[in-house]
Amino acid sequence: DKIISDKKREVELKKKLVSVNQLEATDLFNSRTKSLSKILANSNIGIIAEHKRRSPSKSIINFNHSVEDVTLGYQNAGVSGISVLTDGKYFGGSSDDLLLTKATVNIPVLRKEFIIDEYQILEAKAFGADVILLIAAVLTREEIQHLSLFAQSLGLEVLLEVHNREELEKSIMPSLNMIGVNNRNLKTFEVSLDYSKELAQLIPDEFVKVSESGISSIEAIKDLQQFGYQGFLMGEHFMKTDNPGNEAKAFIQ
Ligand code: IGP
Repeated sequence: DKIISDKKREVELKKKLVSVNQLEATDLFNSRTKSLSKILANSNIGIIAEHKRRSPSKSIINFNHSVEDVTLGYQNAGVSGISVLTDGKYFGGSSDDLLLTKATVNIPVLRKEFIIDEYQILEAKAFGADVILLIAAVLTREEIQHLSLFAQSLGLEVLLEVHNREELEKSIMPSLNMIGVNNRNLKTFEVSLDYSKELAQLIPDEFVKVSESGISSIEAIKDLQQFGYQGFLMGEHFMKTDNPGNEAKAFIQ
């Protein structure tokens, strides 16, 4: 996978520039985190709204708004949490986007990144994340175990992303908080909410279920709620409008 080989190189470079000691010395690194899974479990409509400038499947989505404006709009709309893409090459994001989000909002923030190394988890914490994403498609069971335990040792929650039954079955372990089903096939970019519906019954009840990608209507959310989903990760539908926060508000009120 090109994204992952690029990411490995990026992480090795960053390790040389910013040491683990430097990350651990930041104020945010030593601050308390917020529980996204609890907020989702207690909300009527648990939207995790994403800041996403571009994507490999759609190219440009929104370069017009500042990350502060977008994320404050999301918070004012009443979303449960915010997801921030920090990958630069494929999604036009950065760790600064995470930091600026943390400085703007007081709801839980998810670092949306291709995490393959402990270093990125330290970085997530130092830049203000409350939750990290781990993607089963690019990690072994052992890696998921190691990285999720490491994240939890720092007080971060873990959202584990799967796309099919094999990925789900290999990944189930107690060190996860939420399991997300990505409705988008990352290889073909084809989107179908049926992925969430089909996998729902295989996700054990102790995990908060999240449906990710391709959600664009309240009806879709109501439908997914019938399958036990409590979190709805939405990016493009909000970001492609002139006022992402306003569009999110329409979903919540
Ligand atoms: C949001 P959408 O279709 O609402 O913009 O999707 C989110 O689910 C998607 O950005 C995503 C993603 C990922 C991006 C899900 N898993 C992994 C990068 C990496």
